[in-house]
Amino acid sequence: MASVFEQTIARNERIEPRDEMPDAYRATLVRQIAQHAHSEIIGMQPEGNWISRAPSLRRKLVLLAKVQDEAGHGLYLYSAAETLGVSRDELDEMLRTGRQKYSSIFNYPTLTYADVGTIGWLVDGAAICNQVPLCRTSYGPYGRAMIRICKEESFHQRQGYELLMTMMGGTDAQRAMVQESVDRFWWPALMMFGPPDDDSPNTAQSMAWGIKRNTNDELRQKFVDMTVPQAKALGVTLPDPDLVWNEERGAHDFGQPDWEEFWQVVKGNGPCNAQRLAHRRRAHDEGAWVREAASAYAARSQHD
Ligand code: BYC
Repeated sequence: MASVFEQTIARNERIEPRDEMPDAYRATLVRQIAQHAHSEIIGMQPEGNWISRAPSLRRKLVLLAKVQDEAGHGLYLYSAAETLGVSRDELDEMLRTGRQKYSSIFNYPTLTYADVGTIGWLVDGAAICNQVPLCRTSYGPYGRAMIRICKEESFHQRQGYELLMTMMGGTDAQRAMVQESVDRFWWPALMMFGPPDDDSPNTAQSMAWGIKRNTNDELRQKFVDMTVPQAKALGVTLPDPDLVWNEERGAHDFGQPDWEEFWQVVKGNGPCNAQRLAHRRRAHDEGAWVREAASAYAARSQHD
């Protein structure tokens, strides 16, 4: 007879923290939610790089707000993971010691201010594509966290697109800067969806459990189809000679990213992996006094 867990999944209902669940379901969720949380926290670095050099007060305020939102997303996700029996300290340690992953995209540098716009447009755009279906994931706390995150990601995507639109209406040098940025970020953005389905060890089981609602390739296709008209409206070229509308499929055909590069970045050998982790470790060490002060205050408040 099917277990209560299996029946709940079959009815497409939610699993909640106190419900019985297979160890492997719990472990998969911890892996995915933690990786997602770490991505938000590490994802603050590439854009944070430009806060002190934003070209106007308005751009600075928008960028500050966005980077702060990412910290918030990390915290919602760590809280969701904590409902599965791991602590935020343990997860943070796994990030700092390289035992848990974060998204490959954040191991690429942000070389120009146009990258702030491109990250909003393409990286947050890819994030939305990937994360909207996660609002319907089978684990309650994760799905509920995703609803709020997706609302904020929509604003992030729009601010990026608006920034690029403004630059495209500027000088030739600004337009060239946008195109150069799109050329660098296009393929890494496609890699965010994970390896092709044939090479994705986790997809089949995660789909069966309702953790993932679409495969990596399905979402990559959706992202390409959504982005092509936006690129046209913006006036930039996507750097893929194989990108063409396929009438029969009612979707775009497109080239494959360099999957060897993807696995190298995932293994820690991307352009900025060492820098991102070193920065995270330094921030952790330099924040020790804050944690000590907060713990001392909490202990004293308990006695009062
Ligand atoms: N980067 O079997 P697969 C954001 C790993 S935050 C690194 O397909 P799965 C944002 C994968 O973990 C963006 N590693 O795995 C923030 C697995 O290794 P392990 C983050 C990757 O889990 C701030 C192995 O490769 N979004 O948008 O079924 C500013 C095989 O893969 C990547 C999320 O985390 C990658 N790109 O599917 C702006 C969303 N891809 O763990 C924006 C939630 C795969 O077995 N996560 N790997 O050792 C997911 O939806 C899924 O975890 C993935 C991968 C689609 C990413």
